[in-house]
Amino acid sequence: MTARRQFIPHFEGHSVLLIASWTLCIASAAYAQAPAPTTEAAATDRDVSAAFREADRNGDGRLNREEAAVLPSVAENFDRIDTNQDGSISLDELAKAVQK
Ligand SMILES: [Ca+2]
Ligand SMILES: [Ca+2]
Repeated sequence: MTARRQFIPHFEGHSVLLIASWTLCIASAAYAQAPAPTTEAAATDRDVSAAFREADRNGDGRLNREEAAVLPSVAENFDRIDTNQDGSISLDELAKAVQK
């Protein structure tokens, strides 16, 4: 019984140290990554086309409503993004919608 009581405080003390060192690692990593304003636009373009290709299951270069369902923000604004009202979203239409 006494052995168990001694073990638990020791374990908790060890965990606090571990959590403290993780927090320091995460904080310094976040600080190092924070300033990157020049590449932000390029990263967004890449993310949009990557998300588009992933959602375009049949690879026809357009997202129909069914394919757009995997991108909730696209599905919710489907009619607004589909500027030429042809019932599908091209990468161009999506890129323009993201830039707005
Ligand atoms: Ca498609
Ligand atoms: Ca369209």
